[in-house]
Amino acid sequence: MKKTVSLIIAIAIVLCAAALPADAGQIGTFYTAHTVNQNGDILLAVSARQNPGIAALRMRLSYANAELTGVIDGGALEGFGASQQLSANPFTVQWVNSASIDLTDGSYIVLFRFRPSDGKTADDFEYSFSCGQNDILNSRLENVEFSWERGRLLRYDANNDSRTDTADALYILKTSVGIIKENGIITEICDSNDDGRIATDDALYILKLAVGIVRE
Ligand SMILES: [Ca+2]
Ligand SMILES: [Ca+2]
Repeated sequence: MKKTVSLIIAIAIVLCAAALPADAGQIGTFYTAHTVNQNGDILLAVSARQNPGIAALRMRLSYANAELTGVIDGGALEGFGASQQLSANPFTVQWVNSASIDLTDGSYIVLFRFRPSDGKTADDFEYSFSCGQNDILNSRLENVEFSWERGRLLRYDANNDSRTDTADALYILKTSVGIIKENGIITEICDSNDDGRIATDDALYILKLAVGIVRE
């Protein structure tokens, strides 16, 4: 009898857990993080932290005190820049992914590169993102609330978990030999010797960084 009750409770817990995404999944949470690279450029990366089932979304970036100089696709953007100039402000991007991929695996969706405006510094840079229900393009989801979290973009954080460690070195090693597809964003963030490509020497540098042999 005790075993039966335990089994029923266990099944109930599993069923409740399975039901949770439908009930609690109406929040789309994005993580935006920026930093300044060695060239004085501002890098601003966007990733998804919580996706209630959106497979295509339009988002608008408004910014001040900087010029947008590059938009680098993490592999899910569609149509950005085709009908607008980099000077467009707000700048609109649209990401599209397979419905089976929710983009919350830590990969970067898009990275924006800016140059501070004349007379301004990176400290003056301001930005905000917006999107709403009408920007969800291929889902019947209703009443989705969007939340934007901010942080600091860490150089060499290839897997986007807000720390630089041996997992990033391994990620870069896999990228350098083609196991993980390089998408341009990784080069912007993890090219340690600034030679414009990701190679094993970048993986080795990040490994040394991770174990404290070198410091940035
Ligand atoms: Ca990391
Ligand atoms: Ca390199």
